[in-house]
Amino acid sequence: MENLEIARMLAETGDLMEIGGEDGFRIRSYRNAASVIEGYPERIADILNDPARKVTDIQGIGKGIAEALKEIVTRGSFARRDEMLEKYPPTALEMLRIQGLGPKTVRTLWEHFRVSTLEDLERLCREHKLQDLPRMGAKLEDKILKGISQYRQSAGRFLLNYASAAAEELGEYLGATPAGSFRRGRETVGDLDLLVTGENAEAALAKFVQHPRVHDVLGQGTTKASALFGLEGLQVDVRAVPAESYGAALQYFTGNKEHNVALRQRAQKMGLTLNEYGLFKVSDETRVAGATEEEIYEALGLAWIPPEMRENQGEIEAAEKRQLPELIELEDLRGDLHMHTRESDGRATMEEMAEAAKAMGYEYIAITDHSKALAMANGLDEARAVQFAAQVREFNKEDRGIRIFSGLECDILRDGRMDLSEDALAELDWVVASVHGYMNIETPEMTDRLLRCMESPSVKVLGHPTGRVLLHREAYTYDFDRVAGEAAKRGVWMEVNASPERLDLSANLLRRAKALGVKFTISTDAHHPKHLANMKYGVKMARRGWLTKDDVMNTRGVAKFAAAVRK
Ligand code: DGT
Ligand code: CA
Ligand code: CA
Ligand code: ZN
Repeated sequence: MENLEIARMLAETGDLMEIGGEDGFRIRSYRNAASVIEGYPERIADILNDPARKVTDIQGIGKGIAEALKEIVTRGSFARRDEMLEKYPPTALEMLRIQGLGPKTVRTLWEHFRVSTLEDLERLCREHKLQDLPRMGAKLEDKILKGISQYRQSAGRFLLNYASAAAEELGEYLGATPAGSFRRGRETVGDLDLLVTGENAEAALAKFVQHPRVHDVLGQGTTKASALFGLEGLQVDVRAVPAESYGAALQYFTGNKEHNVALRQRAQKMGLTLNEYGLFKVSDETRVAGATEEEIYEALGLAWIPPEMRENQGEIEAAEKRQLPELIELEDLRGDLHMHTRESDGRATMEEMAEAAKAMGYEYIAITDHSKALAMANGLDEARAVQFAAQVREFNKEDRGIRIFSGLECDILRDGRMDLSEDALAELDWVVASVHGYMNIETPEMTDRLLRCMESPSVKVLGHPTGRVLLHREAYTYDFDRVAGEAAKRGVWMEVNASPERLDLSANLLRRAKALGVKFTISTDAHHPKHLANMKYGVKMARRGWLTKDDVMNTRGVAKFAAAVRK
Protein backbone atom coordinates (compact mmCIF):
# COMPACT_ATOMS: atom_id res chain seq x y z
CA MET A 1 0.00 0.00 0.00
CA GLU A 2 1.59 3.24 -1.13
CA ASN A 3 1.19 6.60 0.59
CA LEU A 4 -0.82 8.04 -2.27
CA GLU A 5 -3.44 5.30 -2.03
CA ILE A 6 -3.68 5.71 1.73
CA ALA A 7 -4.05 9.45 1.34
CA ARG A 8 -6.79 9.00 -1.24
CA MET A 9 -8.77 6.77 1.10
CA LEU A 10 -8.56 9.24 3.94
CA ALA A 11 -9.50 12.19 1.75
CA GLU A 12 -12.36 10.28 0.18
CA THR A 13 -13.69 9.37 3.60
CA GLY A 14 -13.52 13.00 4.64
CA ASP A 15 -15.48 13.97 1.55
CA LEU A 16 -18.12 11.33 2.18
CA MET A 17 -18.42 12.50 5.77
CA GLU A 18 -19.00 15.99 4.47
CA ILE A 19 -21.86 14.76 2.32
CA GLY A 20 -23.13 13.03 5.44
CA GLY A 21 -23.16 16.39 7.22
CA GLU A 22 -20.74 15.29 9.92
CA ASP A 23 -18.64 17.31 12.31
CA GLY A 24 -16.24 19.64 10.52
CA PHE A 25 -13.43 19.02 12.96
CA ARG A 26 -13.30 15.31 12.26
CA ILE A 27 -13.56 15.86 8.52
CA ARG A 28 -10.60 18.21 8.66
CA SER A 29 -8.55 15.69 10.60
CA TYR A 30 -8.95 13.14 7.79
CA ARG A 31 -8.14 15.69 5.11
CA ASN A 32 -5.20 17.00 7.02
CA ALA A 33 -3.78 13.51 7.55
CA ALA A 34 -4.32 12.79 3.87
CA SER A 35 -2.25 15.76 2.79
CA VAL A 36 0.50 14.97 5.32
CA ILE A 37 0.71 11.36 4.17
CA GLU A 38 0.60 12.21 0.50
CA GLY A 39 3.72 14.32 0.85
CA TYR A 40 5.49 12.18 3.46
CA PRO A 41 8.98 11.08 2.34
CA GLU A 42 8.82 7.57 3.84
CA ARG A 43 6.33 4.79 3.25
CA ILE A 44 3.70 4.85 5.98
CA ALA A 45 3.29 1.08 5.62
CA ASP A 46 6.97 0.58 6.51
CA ILE A 47 6.69 2.76 9.59
CA LEU A 48 3.65 0.79 10.73
CA ASN A 49 5.52 -2.47 10.27
CA ASP A 50 8.46 -1.27 12.32
CA PRO A 51 7.79 -2.08 16.02
CA ALA A 52 10.38 0.51 17.04
CA ARG A 53 8.40 3.36 15.53
CA LYS A 54 5.06 5.10 15.99
CA VAL A 55 3.04 6.81 13.25
CA THR A 56 1.62 9.14 15.87
CA ASP A 57 5.06 10.75 15.97
CA ILE A 58 4.23 12.26 12.62
CA GLN A 59 2.75 15.74 12.87
CA GLY A 60 -0.94 15.64 12.02
CA ILE A 61 -1.52 11.97 12.81
CA GLY A 62 -3.43 11.36 16.00
CA LYS A 63 -4.57 8.15 17.64
CA GLY A 64 -7.78 7.83 15.66
CA ILE A 65 -6.05 8.21 12.31
CA ALA A 66 -3.30 5.80 13.43
CA GLU A 67 -5.93 3.12 14.04
CA ALA A 68 -7.37 3.74 10.59
CA LEU A 69 -3.90 3.49 9.04
CA LYS A 70 -3.26 0.12 10.66
CA GLU A 71 -6.53 -1.13 9.28
CA ILE A 72 -5.84 0.22 5.81
CA VAL A 73 -2.44 -1.42 5.64
CA THR A 74 -3.69 -4.79 6.85
CA ARG A 75 -6.95 -5.06 4.94
CA GLY A 76 -7.11 -2.27 2.38
CA SER A 77 -9.85 -0.22 4.00
CA PHE A 78 -11.07 0.92 7.40
CA ALA A 79 -14.31 0.80 9.32
CA ARG A 80 -15.24 4.46 8.95
CA ARG A 81 -14.74 4.35 5.22
CA ASP A 82 -16.74 1.15 4.82
CA GLU A 83 -19.53 2.68 6.85
CA MET A 84 -19.61 5.82 4.70
CA LEU A 85 -19.45 3.84 1.47
CA GLU A 86 -22.44 1.91 2.66
CA LYS A 87 -24.41 5.14 3.03
CA TYR A 88 -23.23 7.03 -0.03
CA PRO A 89 -21.95 5.76 -3.37
CA PRO A 90 -18.40 6.83 -4.22
CA THR A 91 -19.67 8.35 -7.45
CA ALA A 92 -21.34 11.02 -5.32
CA LEU A 93 -17.83 12.36 -4.69
CA GLU A 94 -17.63 13.50 -8.25
CA MET A 95 -20.70 15.64 -7.74
CA LEU A 96 -18.80 17.54 -5.07
CA ARG A 97 -16.47 18.80 -7.75
CA ILE A 98 -19.25 20.55 -9.61
CA GLN A 99 -19.28 24.27 -9.17
CA GLY A 100 -22.47 25.35 -7.48
CA LEU A 101 -23.09 22.02 -5.81
CA GLY A 102 -22.31 21.91 -2.11
CA PRO A 103 -22.20 18.78 0.06
CA LYS A 104 -25.62 19.54 1.49
CA THR A 105 -27.21 19.67 -1.94
CA VAL A 106 -25.46 16.46 -2.92
CA ARG A 107 -26.89 14.79 0.17
CA THR A 108 -30.39 16.09 -0.52
CA LEU A 109 -30.20 14.93 -4.11
CA TRP A 110 -29.06 11.50 -3.04
CA GLU A 111 -31.75 11.20 -0.40
CA HIS A 112 -34.58 12.31 -2.65
CA PHE A 113 -33.62 11.04 -6.07
CA ARG A 114 -30.84 8.50 -5.46
CA VAL A 115 -28.74 10.35 -8.00
CA SER A 116 -25.08 9.68 -7.64
CA THR A 117 -23.67 10.21 -11.11
CA LEU A 118 -23.25 13.32 -13.18
CA GLU A 119 -25.22 11.77 -16.01
CA ASP A 120 -28.22 11.20 -13.77
CA LEU A 121 -27.91 14.62 -12.22
CA GLU A 122 -27.75 16.22 -15.64
CA ARG A 123 -30.89 14.42 -16.72
CA LEU A 124 -32.67 15.51 -13.58
CA CYS A 125 -31.77 19.14 -14.23
CA ARG A 126 -32.82 18.98 -17.83
CA GLU A 127 -36.16 17.49 -16.86
CA HIS A 128 -36.52 20.22 -14.25
CA LYS A 129 -37.01 17.75 -11.44
CA LEU A 130 -34.96 19.73 -8.94
CA GLN A 131 -37.77 22.26 -8.71
CA ASP A 132 -39.83 19.67 -6.87
CA LEU A 133 -37.64 20.25 -3.84
CA PRO A 134 -37.86 23.23 -1.47
CA ARG A 135 -35.32 26.02 -2.05
CA MET A 136 -34.30 24.59 -5.39
CA GLY A 137 -35.26 26.23 -8.64
CA ALA A 138 -34.56 26.76 -12.30
CA LYS A 139 -31.56 28.92 -11.46
CA LEU A 140 -29.86 26.13 -9.59
CA GLU A 141 -30.62 23.69 -12.38
CA ASP A 142 -28.96 26.01 -14.86
CA LYS A 143 -26.02 26.56 -12.60
CA ILE A 144 -25.52 22.85 -12.12
CA LEU A 145 -25.78 22.16 -15.85
CA LYS A 146 -23.13 24.81 -16.51
CA GLY A 147 -21.03 23.42 -13.71
CA ILE A 148 -21.22 19.92 -15.15
CA SER A 149 -20.27 21.16 -18.58
CA GLN A 150 -17.34 23.11 -17.16
CA TYR A 151 -16.19 20.19 -15.09
CA ARG A 152 -16.19 17.96 -18.12
CA GLN A 153 -14.39 20.60 -20.04
CA SER A 154 -11.54 20.96 -17.60
CA ALA A 155 -11.17 17.55 -16.05
CA GLY A 156 -13.25 15.92 -18.68
CA ARG A 157 -12.36 13.93 -21.67
CA PHE A 158 -14.94 12.60 -24.08
CA LEU A 159 -15.67 9.16 -25.38
CA LEU A 160 -14.80 8.43 -28.96
CA ASN A 161 -18.42 7.91 -30.03
CA TYR A 162 -19.41 11.34 -28.78
CA ALA A 163 -16.45 12.98 -30.51
CA SER A 164 -17.16 10.92 -33.58
CA ALA A 165 -20.74 12.13 -33.85
CA ALA A 166 -19.53 15.73 -33.51
CA ALA A 167 -16.75 15.19 -36.06
CA GLU A 168 -19.19 13.72 -38.54
CA GLU A 169 -21.80 16.40 -38.12
CA LEU A 170 -19.37 19.32 -38.27
CA GLY A 171 -17.14 17.65 -40.82
CA GLU A 172 -19.99 17.41 -43.25
CA TYR A 173 -21.37 20.85 -42.44
CA LEU A 174 -18.02 22.57 -42.93
CA GLY A 175 -16.24 20.26 -45.31
CA ALA A 176 -13.69 19.84 -42.52
CA THR A 177 -11.19 17.07 -41.79
CA PRO A 178 -10.49 15.92 -38.25
CA ALA A 179 -6.97 16.02 -36.82
CA GLY A 180 -5.70 15.71 -33.23
CA SER A 181 -6.23 12.79 -30.89
CA PHE A 182 -9.49 12.00 -32.64
CA ARG A 183 -7.69 11.27 -35.88
CA ARG A 184 -5.15 9.20 -33.99
CA GLY A 185 -8.05 7.13 -32.66
CA ARG A 186 -7.28 7.76 -29.02
CA GLU A 187 -9.91 6.15 -26.79
CA THR A 188 -10.93 9.52 -25.37
CA VAL A 189 -10.41 13.01 -26.70
CA GLY A 190 -9.82 16.26 -24.85
CA ASP A 191 -11.03 18.45 -27.66
CA LEU A 192 -11.81 18.01 -31.31
CA ASP A 193 -9.47 19.57 -33.88
CA LEU A 194 -10.81 20.24 -37.37
CA LEU A 195 -9.14 21.66 -40.46
CA VAL A 196 -10.70 23.45 -43.39
CA THR A 197 -8.93 24.53 -46.55
CA GLY A 198 -9.64 26.04 -49.95
CA GLU A 199 -11.38 29.23 -51.00
CA ASN A 200 -14.17 29.01 -48.46
CA ALA A 201 -11.97 28.20 -45.50
CA GLU A 202 -12.31 31.57 -43.79
CA ALA A 203 -16.05 31.66 -44.39
CA ALA A 204 -16.26 28.21 -42.79
CA LEU A 205 -15.08 29.68 -39.50
CA ALA A 206 -18.06 32.05 -39.48
CA LYS A 207 -20.34 29.23 -40.50
CA PHE A 208 -18.98 27.06 -37.70
CA VAL A 209 -19.98 29.44 -34.91
CA GLN A 210 -23.46 29.68 -36.39
CA HIS A 211 -24.08 25.96 -36.23
CA PRO A 212 -27.14 25.35 -34.03
CA ARG A 213 -25.30 23.01 -31.68
CA VAL A 214 -22.27 25.27 -31.35
CA HIS A 215 -22.28 27.61 -28.37
CA ASP A 216 -20.01 29.53 -26.00
CA VAL A 217 -17.65 30.80 -28.68
CA LEU A 218 -14.24 30.99 -27.04
CA GLY A 219 -12.51 32.78 -29.88
CA GLN A 220 -12.93 33.57 -33.53
CA GLY A 221 -10.34 35.01 -35.89
CA THR A 222 -9.35 34.68 -39.53
CA THR A 223 -7.43 31.41 -39.10
CA LYS A 224 -9.03 29.78 -36.09
CA ALA A 225 -12.31 29.54 -34.21
CA SER A 226 -12.99 27.69 -30.96
CA ALA A 227 -16.34 26.94 -29.36
CA LEU A 228 -18.24 24.31 -27.46
CA PHE A 229 -20.39 21.71 -29.18
CA GLY A 230 -23.52 20.01 -27.94
CA LEU A 231 -24.93 19.55 -24.46
CA GLU A 232 -21.83 17.94 -23.13
CA GLY A 233 -19.79 20.92 -24.26
CA LEU A 234 -17.05 19.28 -26.27
CA GLN A 235 -14.55 21.96 -27.28
CA VAL A 236 -13.96 22.15 -31.01
CA ASP A 237 -11.04 24.01 -32.61
CA VAL A 238 -11.46 24.76 -36.31
CA ARG A 239 -8.44 25.99 -38.24
CA ALA A 240 -8.45 27.44 -41.74
CA VAL A 241 -5.29 26.68 -43.71
CA PRO A 242 -4.15 27.47 -47.28
CA ALA A 243 -3.98 24.54 -49.71
CA GLU A 244 -0.20 24.67 -50.02
CA SER A 245 0.06 24.13 -46.24
CA TYR A 246 -2.77 21.66 -45.85
CA GLY A 247 -0.62 18.55 -45.45
CA ALA A 248 1.74 20.30 -43.07
CA ALA A 249 -1.13 21.57 -40.93
CA LEU A 250 -2.83 18.18 -40.93
CA GLN A 251 0.42 16.58 -39.87
CA TYR A 252 1.14 19.20 -37.22
CA PHE A 253 -2.31 19.22 -35.65
CA THR A 254 -2.66 15.46 -35.71
CA GLY A 255 0.34 15.07 -33.46
CA ASN A 256 0.97 13.71 -31.09
CA LYS A 257 3.45 16.13 -29.64
CA GLU A 258 6.20 13.55 -29.14
CA HIS A 259 5.85 12.31 -32.69
CA ASN A 260 6.01 15.89 -33.96
CA VAL A 261 9.07 16.71 -31.89
CA ALA A 262 10.86 13.67 -33.27
CA LEU A 263 9.92 14.61 -36.83
CA ARG A 264 11.15 18.17 -36.39
CA GLN A 265 14.47 16.94 -35.03
CA ARG A 266 14.80 14.66 -37.99
CA ALA A 267 14.10 17.55 -40.35
CA GLN A 268 16.74 19.65 -38.60
CA LYS A 269 19.39 17.03 -39.10
CA MET A 270 18.56 17.12 -42.80
CA GLY A 271 18.97 20.89 -42.99
CA LEU A 272 15.21 21.36 -43.08
CA THR A 273 12.66 22.99 -40.87
CA LEU A 274 9.15 21.63 -40.33
CA ASN A 275 6.17 23.59 -39.04
CA GLU A 276 2.42 23.81 -39.62
CA TYR A 277 3.01 25.76 -42.86
CA GLY A 278 5.33 23.33 -44.56
CA LEU A 279 8.74 21.76 -44.83
CA PHE A 280 11.43 24.29 -45.83
CA LYS A 281 15.15 24.42 -46.52
CA VAL A 282 16.97 26.18 -43.71
CA SER A 283 19.54 27.69 -46.13
CA ASP A 284 17.22 29.66 -48.42
CA GLU A 285 13.76 29.03 -46.98
CA THR A 286 12.51 27.38 -50.15
CA ARG A 287 9.50 25.12 -49.76
CA VAL A 288 10.24 21.41 -50.04
CA ALA A 289 6.79 20.03 -49.22
CA GLY A 290 3.51 20.99 -47.54
CA ALA A 291 0.41 20.27 -49.59
CA THR A 292 0.07 16.64 -48.52
CA GLU A 293 1.25 14.56 -45.59
CA GLU A 294 2.67 11.96 -47.94
CA GLU A 295 5.10 14.40 -49.56
CA ILE A 296 6.26 15.62 -46.16
CA TYR A 297 6.99 12.14 -44.83
CA GLU A 298 8.59 11.23 -48.15
CA ALA A 299 10.86 14.29 -48.10
CA LEU A 300 11.95 13.23 -44.64
CA GLY A 301 12.89 9.79 -45.96
CA LEU A 302 9.90 8.10 -44.35
CA ALA A 303 6.92 6.09 -45.45
CA TRP A 304 3.61 7.80 -44.65
CA ILE A 305 2.67 6.80 -41.10
CA PRO A 306 -0.95 5.96 -40.24
CA PRO A 307 -2.24 8.50 -37.65
CA GLU A 308 -3.06 5.75 -35.13
CA MET A 309 0.64 4.95 -34.89
CA ARG A 310 1.88 8.50 -34.36
CA GLU A 311 2.86 8.28 -30.72
CA ASN A 312 6.65 8.14 -31.08
CA GLN A 313 6.68 4.50 -30.06
CA GLY A 314 9.04 3.26 -32.76
CA GLU A 315 6.88 4.11 -35.76
CA ILE A 316 9.40 6.60 -37.18
CA GLU A 317 12.18 4.01 -37.14
CA ALA A 318 9.85 1.48 -38.77
CA ALA A 319 8.82 4.03 -41.42
CA GLU A 320 12.46 4.75 -42.20
CA LYS A 321 13.15 1.06 -42.77
CA ARG A 322 9.91 0.78 -44.76
CA GLN A 323 8.80 -1.82 -42.27
CA LEU A 324 5.53 -0.39 -41.01
CA PRO A 325 3.00 -3.13 -40.39
CA GLU A 326 0.02 -3.23 -42.72
CA LEU A 327 -2.64 -2.31 -40.20
CA ILE A 328 -6.01 -4.00 -40.05
CA GLU A 329 -8.95 -2.18 -41.64
CA LEU A 330 -12.65 -2.18 -40.91
CA GLU A 331 -13.37 -3.92 -44.22
CA ASP A 332 -11.24 -6.89 -43.12
CA LEU A 333 -13.77 -8.00 -40.51
CA ARG A 334 -16.01 -10.91 -41.50
CA GLY A 335 -17.94 -11.37 -38.29
CA ASP A 336 -18.73 -10.05 -34.83
CA LEU A 337 -18.22 -12.42 -31.92
CA HIS A 338 -19.65 -10.77 -28.84
CA MET A 339 -23.26 -9.63 -28.62
CA HIS A 340 -26.29 -9.96 -26.38
CA THR A 341 -29.97 -10.58 -27.01
CA ARG A 342 -33.16 -10.37 -24.98
CA GLU A 343 -32.26 -13.73 -23.45
CA SER A 344 -29.99 -11.73 -21.14
CA ASP A 345 -29.61 -7.95 -21.16
CA GLY A 346 -29.77 -7.20 -24.88
CA ARG A 347 -32.62 -5.41 -26.61
CA ALA A 348 -33.22 -7.52 -29.72
CA THR A 349 -33.72 -11.15 -30.67
CA MET A 350 -31.11 -13.45 -32.13
CA GLU A 351 -32.83 -13.21 -35.52
CA GLU A 352 -32.80 -9.42 -35.41
CA MET A 353 -29.12 -9.32 -34.52
CA ALA A 354 -28.36 -11.76 -37.32
CA GLU A 355 -30.36 -9.72 -39.80
CA ALA A 356 -28.54 -6.52 -38.84
CA ALA A 357 -25.16 -8.24 -39.06
CA LYS A 358 -26.02 -9.63 -42.46
CA ALA A 359 -26.96 -6.16 -43.67
CA MET A 360 -23.47 -5.05 -42.63
CA GLY A 361 -22.00 -7.69 -44.88
CA TYR A 362 -20.80 -10.11 -42.21
CA GLU A 363 -20.55 -13.83 -42.88
CA TYR A 364 -21.04 -14.86 -39.29
CA ILE A 365 -21.76 -13.77 -35.75
CA ALA A 366 -21.64 -15.31 -32.32
CA ILE A 367 -24.49 -14.67 -29.93
CA THR A 368 -22.98 -14.46 -26.46
CA ASP A 369 -25.52 -13.84 -23.76
CA HIS A 370 -24.50 -13.73 -20.12
CA SER A 371 -24.26 -16.71 -17.81
CA LYS A 372 -26.23 -17.23 -14.61
CA ALA A 373 -23.78 -15.49 -12.23
CA LEU A 374 -25.06 -12.28 -13.76
CA ALA A 375 -28.51 -12.84 -12.30
CA MET A 376 -29.40 -9.18 -12.76
CA ALA A 377 -29.01 -9.67 -16.50
CA ASN A 378 -31.00 -12.92 -16.42
CA GLY A 379 -27.92 -14.93 -17.41
CA LEU A 380 -28.26 -18.43 -18.85
CA ASP A 381 -27.94 -21.52 -16.67
CA GLU A 382 -26.84 -24.90 -18.01
CA ALA A 383 -30.25 -25.97 -19.25
CA ARG A 384 -30.88 -22.74 -21.13
CA ALA A 385 -27.38 -22.80 -22.63
CA VAL A 386 -27.84 -26.32 -23.96
CA GLN A 387 -31.26 -25.42 -25.33
CA PHE A 388 -29.83 -22.32 -26.98
CA ALA A 389 -27.12 -24.39 -28.69
CA ALA A 390 -29.83 -26.62 -30.15
CA GLN A 391 -31.80 -23.61 -31.32
CA VAL A 392 -28.75 -22.27 -33.15
CA ARG A 393 -28.10 -25.63 -34.82
CA GLU A 394 -31.67 -25.46 -36.05
CA PHE A 395 -31.16 -21.90 -37.34
CA ASN A 396 -28.05 -22.88 -39.26
CA LYS A 397 -29.74 -25.82 -41.00
CA GLU A 398 -31.17 -23.47 -43.56
CA ASP A 399 -28.93 -21.18 -45.59
CA ARG A 400 -29.76 -17.71 -44.29
CA GLY A 401 -26.81 -15.88 -45.71
CA ILE A 402 -25.24 -15.65 -42.28
CA ARG A 403 -23.98 -18.27 -39.88
CA ILE A 404 -24.55 -18.05 -36.14
CA PHE A 405 -22.12 -19.52 -33.66
CA SER A 406 -23.77 -20.51 -30.42
CA GLY A 407 -21.85 -18.61 -27.82
CA LEU A 408 -21.89 -17.51 -24.25
CA GLU A 409 -20.21 -14.77 -22.31
CA CYS A 410 -19.48 -16.94 -19.35
CA ASP A 411 -18.55 -15.36 -16.04
CA ILE A 412 -15.21 -16.20 -14.53
CA LEU A 413 -16.03 -16.87 -10.90
CA ARG A 414 -13.90 -15.40 -8.17
CA ASP A 415 -11.75 -18.50 -7.92
CA GLY A 416 -11.24 -18.76 -11.68
CA ARG A 417 -13.74 -21.55 -12.32
CA MET A 418 -16.25 -21.01 -15.10
CA ASP A 419 -19.83 -20.20 -14.14
CA LEU A 420 -21.34 -23.13 -16.08
CA SER A 421 -20.34 -26.81 -16.09
CA GLU A 422 -17.90 -28.08 -18.70
CA ASP A 423 -20.61 -30.37 -20.08
CA ALA A 424 -22.86 -27.43 -20.85
CA LEU A 425 -20.04 -25.29 -22.22
CA ALA A 426 -18.97 -28.13 -24.51
CA GLU A 427 -22.34 -27.89 -26.28
CA LEU A 428 -21.55 -24.37 -27.40
CA ASP A 429 -19.42 -23.25 -30.35
CA TRP A 430 -17.85 -20.23 -28.73
CA VAL A 431 -17.19 -19.29 -25.13
CA VAL A 432 -16.08 -15.79 -24.17
CA ALA A 433 -14.75 -15.76 -20.60
CA SER A 434 -15.28 -12.48 -18.76
CA VAL A 435 -14.89 -11.01 -15.31
CA HIS A 436 -17.94 -9.09 -14.09
CA GLY A 437 -17.59 -9.27 -10.32
CA TYR A 438 -14.93 -9.20 -7.62
CA MET A 439 -12.87 -6.81 -9.67
CA ASN A 440 -11.04 -5.30 -6.74
CA ILE A 441 -9.27 -8.42 -5.54
CA GLU A 442 -5.51 -8.34 -5.07
CA THR A 443 -3.27 -8.53 -8.11
CA PRO A 444 -1.91 -12.06 -7.50
CA GLU A 445 -5.41 -13.43 -6.91
CA MET A 446 -6.64 -11.87 -10.15
CA THR A 447 -3.65 -13.30 -12.00
CA ASP A 448 -4.39 -16.80 -10.67
CA ARG A 449 -8.05 -16.36 -11.47
CA LEU A 450 -7.38 -15.54 -15.13
CA LEU A 451 -4.74 -18.25 -15.47
CA ARG A 452 -7.15 -20.77 -14.02
CA CYS A 453 -10.08 -19.87 -16.26
CA MET A 454 -7.98 -20.75 -19.28
CA GLU A 455 -7.69 -24.31 -18.01
CA SER A 456 -11.26 -24.77 -19.16
CA PRO A 457 -11.00 -26.37 -22.61
CA SER A 458 -14.12 -24.50 -23.75
CA VAL A 459 -12.75 -21.01 -23.27
CA LYS A 460 -11.86 -19.48 -26.64
CA VAL A 461 -11.30 -15.84 -25.81
CA LEU A 462 -10.94 -13.49 -22.85
CA GLY A 463 -13.68 -10.85 -23.06
CA HIS A 464 -12.88 -7.18 -22.29
CA PRO A 465 -9.65 -8.42 -20.73
CA THR A 466 -8.94 -5.60 -18.25
CA GLY A 467 -12.48 -4.57 -17.34
CA ARG A 468 -11.82 -0.88 -17.74
CA VAL A 469 -14.79 1.43 -18.28
CA LEU A 470 -13.50 4.64 -19.78
CA LEU A 471 -13.86 7.77 -17.65
CA HIS A 472 -15.52 5.60 -15.05
CA ARG A 473 -13.61 2.58 -13.84
CA GLU A 474 -9.95 1.66 -13.88
CA ALA A 475 -8.73 -1.62 -15.28
CA TYR A 476 -8.38 -4.40 -12.73
CA THR A 477 -4.81 -5.34 -12.14
CA TYR A 478 -3.03 -8.61 -12.75
CA ASP A 479 0.25 -9.87 -14.15
CA PHE A 480 -0.67 -9.11 -17.71
CA ASP A 481 2.39 -10.61 -19.37
CA ARG A 482 1.92 -13.90 -17.54
CA VAL A 483 -1.73 -14.13 -18.49
CA ALA A 484 -1.08 -13.08 -22.09
CA GLY A 485 1.83 -15.52 -22.33
CA GLU A 486 -0.39 -18.33 -21.07
CA ALA A 487 -3.16 -17.32 -23.48
CA ALA A 488 -0.71 -17.50 -26.38
CA LYS A 489 0.50 -20.92 -25.23
CA ARG A 490 -3.00 -22.33 -24.89
CA GLY A 491 -4.38 -20.72 -28.04
CA VAL A 492 -6.87 -18.64 -26.07
CA TRP A 493 -7.46 -15.35 -27.89
CA MET A 494 -7.89 -11.92 -26.40
CA GLU A 495 -10.76 -9.62 -27.27
CA VAL A 496 -10.56 -6.05 -28.42
CA ASN A 497 -13.88 -4.93 -27.04
CA ALA A 498 -15.09 -2.26 -29.46
CA SER A 499 -17.70 -0.73 -27.18
CA PRO A 500 -16.73 2.96 -26.90
CA GLU A 501 -17.23 2.74 -23.14
CA ARG A 502 -14.55 0.09 -22.89
CA LEU A 503 -12.10 -0.13 -25.80
CA ASP A 504 -10.37 -2.87 -23.92
CA LEU A 505 -7.53 -3.85 -24.49
CA SER A 506 -5.60 -0.60 -24.69
CA ALA A 507 -3.00 0.07 -27.38
CA ASN A 508 -0.06 -0.64 -25.09
CA LEU A 509 -1.44 -3.92 -23.87
CA LEU A 510 -2.29 -4.96 -27.41
CA ARG A 511 1.30 -4.48 -28.44
CA ARG A 512 2.56 -6.38 -25.43
CA ALA A 513 0.16 -9.24 -26.01
CA LYS A 514 1.01 -9.36 -29.68
CA ALA A 515 4.72 -9.56 -28.86
CA LEU A 516 3.91 -12.53 -26.62
CA GLY A 517 2.21 -14.31 -29.52
CA VAL A 518 -1.44 -13.70 -28.67
CA LYS A 519 -4.16 -13.72 -31.33
CA PHE A 520 -7.15 -11.41 -31.07
CA THR A 521 -10.78 -10.89 -31.95
CA ILE A 522 -12.48 -7.51 -32.35
CA SER A 523 -16.10 -7.52 -31.24
CA THR A 524 -18.71 -4.96 -30.32
CA ASP A 525 -20.39 -6.42 -27.23
CA ALA A 526 -23.58 -5.08 -28.84
CA HIS A 527 -26.73 -4.95 -26.75
CA HIS A 528 -28.75 -3.56 -29.64
CA PRO A 529 -28.45 -3.96 -33.43
CA LYS A 530 -27.25 -0.37 -33.78
CA HIS A 531 -24.25 -1.14 -31.56
CA LEU A 532 -22.86 -3.40 -34.25
CA ALA A 533 -21.65 -0.21 -35.92
CA ASN A 534 -19.20 0.31 -33.04
CA MET A 535 -16.80 -2.08 -34.74
CA LYS A 536 -14.96 0.92 -36.19
CA TYR A 537 -13.81 2.01 -32.74
CA GLY A 538 -12.40 -1.43 -32.03
CA VAL A 539 -10.55 -1.34 -35.33
CA LYS A 540 -9.05 2.04 -34.39
CA MET A 541 -7.86 0.56 -31.13
CA ALA A 542 -6.41 -2.46 -32.90
CA ARG A 543 -4.56 -0.16 -35.29
CA ARG A 544 -3.18 1.79 -32.35
CA GLY A 545 -1.95 -1.58 -31.10
CA TRP A 546 -0.21 -2.17 -34.47
CA LEU A 547 -2.40 -5.18 -35.24
CA THR A 548 -2.58 -6.55 -38.77
CA LYS A 549 -5.32 -8.52 -40.44
CA ASP A 550 -3.45 -11.70 -39.63
CA ASP A 551 -3.47 -10.96 -35.87
CA VAL A 552 -7.27 -10.79 -35.74
CA MET A 553 -9.15 -14.07 -36.04
CA ASN A 554 -12.51 -12.70 -37.14
CA THR A 555 -10.97 -11.53 -40.37
CA ARG A 556 -11.03 -15.16 -41.45
CA GLY A 557 -13.79 -16.38 -43.71
CA VAL A 558 -16.44 -18.51 -42.06
CA ALA A 559 -14.91 -21.89 -42.93
CA LYS A 560 -11.44 -20.96 -41.74
CA PHE A 561 -12.81 -19.33 -38.65
CA ALA A 562 -14.95 -22.34 -37.75
CA ALA A 563 -11.94 -24.61 -38.19
CA ALA A 564 -9.78 -22.37 -35.99
CA VAL A 565 -12.42 -22.37 -33.27
CA ARG A 566 -12.82 -26.13 -33.25
CA LYS A 567 -9.12 -26.65 -32.62
P1 DGT B 1 -6.46 15.90 -26.76
O1 DGT B 1 -7.15 17.01 -27.41
O2 DGT B 1 -6.05 16.19 -25.36
O3 DGT B 1 -7.21 14.62 -26.82
O4 DGT B 1 -5.07 15.60 -27.53
P2 DGT B 1 -4.54 16.22 -28.90
O5 DGT B 1 -3.39 15.39 -29.31
O6 DGT B 1 -5.64 16.36 -29.87
O7 DGT B 1 -3.97 17.62 -28.46
P3 DGT B 1 -4.36 19.10 -28.84
O8 DGT B 1 -5.80 19.24 -29.19
O9 DGT B 1 -3.86 19.94 -27.73
O10 DGT B 1 -3.46 19.42 -30.10
C1 DGT B 1 -3.61 18.72 -31.32
C2 DGT B 1 -2.28 18.43 -31.90
O11 DGT B 1 -1.67 19.64 -32.31
C3 DGT B 1 -1.30 17.80 -30.93
O12 DGT B 1 -1.35 16.40 -30.93
C4 DGT B 1 0.03 18.33 -31.40
C5 DGT B 1 -0.29 19.64 -32.03
N1 DGT B 1 -0.03 20.79 -31.16
C6 DGT B 1 -0.92 21.63 -30.64
N2 DGT B 1 -0.34 22.57 -29.91
C7 DGT B 1 0.96 22.33 -29.96
C8 DGT B 1 2.11 22.96 -29.41
O13 DGT B 1 2.03 23.96 -28.71
N3 DGT B 1 3.30 22.39 -29.69
C9 DGT B 1 3.40 21.28 -30.46
N4 DGT B 1 4.58 20.74 -30.71
N5 DGT B 1 2.37 20.67 -30.97
C10 DGT B 1 1.16 21.19 -30.75
CA1 CA C 1 -7.53 17.65 -29.54
CA1 CA D 1 -7.09 21.35 -29.75
ZN1 ZN E 1 -19.10 -8.49 -20.43
